[in-house]
Amino acid sequence: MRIMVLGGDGYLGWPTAMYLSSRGHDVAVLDSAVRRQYDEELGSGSLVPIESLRTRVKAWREITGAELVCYHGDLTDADFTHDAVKTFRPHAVVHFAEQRAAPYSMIDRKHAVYTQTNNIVGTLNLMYAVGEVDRDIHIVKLGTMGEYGQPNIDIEEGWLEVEHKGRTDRVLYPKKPGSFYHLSKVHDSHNLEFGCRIWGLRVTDLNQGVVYGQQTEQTVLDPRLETRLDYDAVFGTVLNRFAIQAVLGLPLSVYGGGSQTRAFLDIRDTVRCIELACENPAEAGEFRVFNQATEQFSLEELAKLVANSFPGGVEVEHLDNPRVEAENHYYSFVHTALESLGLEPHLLGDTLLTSMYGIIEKHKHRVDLDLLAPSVQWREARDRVAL
Ligand code: NAD
Ligand code: USQ
Repeated sequence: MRIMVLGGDGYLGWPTAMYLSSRGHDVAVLDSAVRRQYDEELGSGSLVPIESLRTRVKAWREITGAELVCYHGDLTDADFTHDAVKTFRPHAVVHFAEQRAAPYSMIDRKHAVYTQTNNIVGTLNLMYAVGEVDRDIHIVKLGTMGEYGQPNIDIEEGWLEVEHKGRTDRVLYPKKPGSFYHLSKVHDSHNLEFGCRIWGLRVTDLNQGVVYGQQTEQTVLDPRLETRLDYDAVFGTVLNRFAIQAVLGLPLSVYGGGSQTRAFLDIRDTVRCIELACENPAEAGEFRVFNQATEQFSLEELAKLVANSFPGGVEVEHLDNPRVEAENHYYSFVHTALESLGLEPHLLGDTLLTSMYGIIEKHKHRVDLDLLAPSVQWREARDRVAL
């Protein structure tokens, strides 16, 4: 298949592009490099050094002989998006290209507006490009489990059968997310579902959980192919941060009581799920939703897993929660669609954690300790903030 990976320079987009290429697909990557600009803005950076997209692509070509076509530009530029889709003419577009950090979206008004504009306008431009160029192009869109929030009923895969006053209907599952970033994904989902209804688009919305890990079969082939690993309080995600804190000998930073439960998956399952979604496209006019996560853990359970697997001593610290989020809530999600297509999950275990400790140990001198403490407060409504 011809597959275009939008956001192909990111933490997940780059390993996905290489994986799809290694499976014999013709792959193009598109990225604006804006993620590297957030690093400059925040004074942060990946724990593991990463190469420029140009060097990555060149290395991939040298090592495997496979081509990766590159498009450098911004999805919020409609002409650029249209031209890229028209020129490459993919069978599937995998859309990772959004601002993805909840804390970044909660810094102040400017960052909230930026996040929603970047994400929603980029997705709309993609929908119009596909709508005009070829409606059969399958859009595989990265959503998030956080769109659902923590409802007191089971989380279904995108849709809910409702009975009300003796009548029934199938409705989009009600959403109650916890940040302006997560809300941008909800707005995208609604726009995409509408596109399926009016234009007959084929869309798979992948509601992905929190991803952990840094290595895939392809990233380990050469140091130039490594993907990023974020540790700062804005872009670093919880398990990656706990593993890094353990290696640095710092207490694990559990926000609040730690009974908050989230859905998780291994980065090696992310790339496989994308392949499964691409190779089994949605029908014309179908808005299909898969819950792309394999296990659930409370933050306390995660902290214990890290403490038990790390060879040295580990302390756990409960910080005042900078976020507004439910604790002691019900959490149970359905995740059968991808498994029925053939996903065999890598469950979180000591082997993965131990390999992460090795990677972190090698690069721990690169950590800027000032970036570890949470700096963004959900309860503050800041119209302007100087970073
Ligand atoms: P990332 O920030 O590392 O990668 C996103 C890439 O998209 C970056 O390279 C960035 O430069 C690019 N990008 C952003 N806006 C763009 C635009 N307007 N035009 C062109 N390129 C643009 O993020 P990631 O962790 O790889 O996440 C990828 C996707 O998966 C995101 O949509 C995110 O919401 C979703 N997701 C991530 C996780 C996770 O744990 N990392 C979990 C669930 C869902
Ligand atoms: N948390 C801590 N300590 C930390 C960091 C986070 O206790 O040091 C807590 C948070 O309060 C939250 C949970 O861990 O309860 C998850 O936080 P996170 O930063 O790991 O993940 P989140 O903000 O939800 O966002 C990440 C990705 C995002 C993706 C989402 C999937 O950055 O792109 O959409 O995971 S999900 O959580 O399923 O919505």
